[in-house]
Amino acid sequence: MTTTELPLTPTTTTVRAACPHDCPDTCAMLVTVEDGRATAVTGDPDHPFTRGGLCVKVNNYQDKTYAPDRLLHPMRRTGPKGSGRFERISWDEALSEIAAQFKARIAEYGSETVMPVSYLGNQGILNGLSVGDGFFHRLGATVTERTYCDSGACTAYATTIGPTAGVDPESIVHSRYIILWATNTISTNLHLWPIIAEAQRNGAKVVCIDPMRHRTAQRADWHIPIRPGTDGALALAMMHVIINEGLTDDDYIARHTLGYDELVERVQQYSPEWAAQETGIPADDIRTLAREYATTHPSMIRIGVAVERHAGGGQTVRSIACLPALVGAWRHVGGGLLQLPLWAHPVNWPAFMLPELRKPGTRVVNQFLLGRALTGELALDPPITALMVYNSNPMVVCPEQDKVERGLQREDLFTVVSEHFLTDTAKYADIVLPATTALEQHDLMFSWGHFYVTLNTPAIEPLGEAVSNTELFRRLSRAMGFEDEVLYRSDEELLAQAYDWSAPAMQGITLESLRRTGWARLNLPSKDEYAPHREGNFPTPSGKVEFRSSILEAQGNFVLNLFRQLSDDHQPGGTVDPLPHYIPPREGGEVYPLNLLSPKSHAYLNSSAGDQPMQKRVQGEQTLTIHPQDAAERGIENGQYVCVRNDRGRFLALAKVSDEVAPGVVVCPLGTWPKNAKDGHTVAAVNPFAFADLGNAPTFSDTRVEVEPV
Ligand SMILES: Nc1nc2c(c(=O)[nH]1)N[C@H]1C(S)=C(S)[C@@H](COP(=O)(O)OP(=O)(O)OC[C@H]3O[C@@H](n4cnc5c(=O)[nH]c(N)nc54)[C@H](O)[C@@H]3O)O[C@H]1N2
Ligand SMILES: Nc1nc2c(c(=O)[nH]1)N[C@H]1C(S)=C(S)[C@@H](COP(=O)(O)OP(=O)(O)OC[C@H]3O[C@@H](n4cnc5c(=O)[nH]c(N)nc54)[C@H](O)[C@@H]3O)O[C@H]1N2
Ligand code: SF4
Ligand SMILES: [Mo]
Repeated sequence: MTTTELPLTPTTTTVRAACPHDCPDTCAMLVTVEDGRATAVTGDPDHPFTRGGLCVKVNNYQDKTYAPDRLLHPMRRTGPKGSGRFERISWDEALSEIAAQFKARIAEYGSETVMPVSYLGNQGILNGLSVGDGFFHRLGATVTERTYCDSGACTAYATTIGPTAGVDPESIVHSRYIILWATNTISTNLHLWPIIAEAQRNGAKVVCIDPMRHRTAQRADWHIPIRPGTDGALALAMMHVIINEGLTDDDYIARHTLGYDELVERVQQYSPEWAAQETGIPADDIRTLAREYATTHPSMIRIGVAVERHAGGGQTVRSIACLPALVGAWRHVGGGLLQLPLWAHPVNWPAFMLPELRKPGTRVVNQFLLGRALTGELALDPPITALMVYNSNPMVVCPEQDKVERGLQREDLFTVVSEHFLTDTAKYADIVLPATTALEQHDLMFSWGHFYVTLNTPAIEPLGEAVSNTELFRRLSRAMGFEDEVLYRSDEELLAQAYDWSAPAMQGITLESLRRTGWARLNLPSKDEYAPHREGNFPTPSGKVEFRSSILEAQGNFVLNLFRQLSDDHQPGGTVDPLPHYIPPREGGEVYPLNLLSPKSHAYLNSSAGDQPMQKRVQGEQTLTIHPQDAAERGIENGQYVCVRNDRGRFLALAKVSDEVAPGVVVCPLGTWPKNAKDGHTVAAVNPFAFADLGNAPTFSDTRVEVEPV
């Protein structure tokens, strides 16, 4: 050893943490802390899912925490809205101004004039989706319905097979036929890939159903390019083939399903020839897919969020969820369907959502309507005059970007934003509040991609005057003079309430044990044994797979979101045909011919990390992938700027001319910050607010545009 290679000093420690992001992988992190400063983050090598690696979005998380442009103090706007001019103020000043503004506006208009906007910038049980719900319920604010991600799929899935964890992702090593349906695993669910790759090495066939030949599709054994929004037609035609060719598992169907005879009758109209017209997939390929899927066991389907993102997204998921029962896939370890294994996690959501504080009948506004709510295009009485944004960046993630921006520009709107950075949303705030990162706060993480619980222990003291979201809402409650004790629970108390520790899945796991180990697998059978529906036992009203859904029949359309949070007094309603059926995409190609998709960026997590130097270098500028034929017709050359437009708005992107997409399809990833885009606009500028058929899901993939050179 030379003298410059000093041994670790006694002040160097390793702290166990968890990636805070809205990502299925929920990685277990190890944070190196030297003299009170976090100097590195790595994946825990002992964690069976993390396997020692973080992704490009997070593997320099300490740089984000210490970034020079990090927000570290409360600030008040000094220039015109959006000018980015702010002055530093104290927390006391910030809190009294917020309380005074909220109170004055409530006195004039009533409490529903205040609207919170939040989503999953942080996924922790403490600091994530439901933090703040108690505060805003107590205030009587407008309730914002949050259906950005999978609420349509959840509604469809739960009404077909029940809220079941489905296949253990680790059991996929045993699968022999793997369908990745609308998901780019290597970019969005990276740590699942080694498991799929191991199955592939062991002889499994990997099929990717996706309009784009992305990096995952390139590694698949079979890529099936499908016309966007037509997956329901494919699933129905697969059922047609499986049933009419006698490839069904009749014993499984007889014992564990409901409505089979009606399904048989229903699918007769959905022949492969018919589906070929809709999907653009040759009828023979549809037959081959159905036959291989039905006869190669264990067969499993992993669905991504994009299957819900068009007019018929709910029925698409219903149809796909019927497939495993038809062929008896659930009999096998590694067979069945994988949507969100979060259903296995007994999180104590009511302790965080605090529905008892909500005044019955309080108005509900869906977040996709934010732009319309702020501009007055959605007639609201009272109007929204105060807005508080935390855990979300609507200028990037919300459809109808132009309206959102115009709304945020309103001089009479009082806007508070809690953030890590001055995002394109925070730039419009009257008051900006600094938030801590995962390295500076306590949390406990569930996962929507595996069966592990992970504790996040703070590695360092909060930087500057940043506070966690839990502390933020304690401070706001105090400023408003609320007396409810439940609003003042400490992080320790919240951790203790985060899970239902007495649930069978939590046996052997305690906060104390997690403090030692950092993470633990839920108390469920091992990946080599887990076949939860070998004997049926589906958590539906009948205990069976409901081809004919009793819930949809009785209830019609409703919203069941990720967290079993029912928007009880704001159900979309309307009757729903209880048997699976086909609903074509809403936006036809009459005016705007090209179907635009906006999947996730490889190097950003939604908009998070979208302004970090390393991630920006990896991701590069906002691009639009377009097929050579469509490009040639429009005189577009690779590497030039193009304008993407429809009636809702427009944005500029660098053309990437490539046959990775089929003719008629163009792709621009979500996540670029408007301020880093050529003309200050991103893909949300052209996305519609319209809902899918079930669960008020978004229809991001149901977007038509025209593209021209600039
Ligand atoms: N790198 C990265 N990882 C992430 C995220 C991120 O922003 N960046 N975000 C996280 C979050 S919040 C989520 S919800 C997940 C989402 O992860 P995924 O479910 O993988 O979602 P997307 O990337 O939106 O879309 C996946 C694929 O669906 C395809 N697609 C679009 N429309 C259709 C269609 O109509 N039919 C079919 N068959 N395919 C279609 C797109 O081409 C895309 O390749 O990723 C998580 N992980
Ligand atoms: N066109 C299109 N739109 C989409 C999608 C798409 O695929 N295409 N995907 C949709 C999906 S699946 C999702 S999940 C949503 C995601 O929507 P969001 O959840 O809004 O997305 P993020 O960009 O991850 O996070 C928002 C902000 O939260 C901040 N944040 C992180 N941690 C904290 C914290 O502890 N405290 C506070 N106060 N702030 C914090 C981050 O800095 C970030 O700016 O977007 C949806 N929008
Ligand atoms: S974003 Fe996902 S893959 Fe990346 S470190 Fe976090 S949990 Fe892991
Ligand atoms: Mo999401």
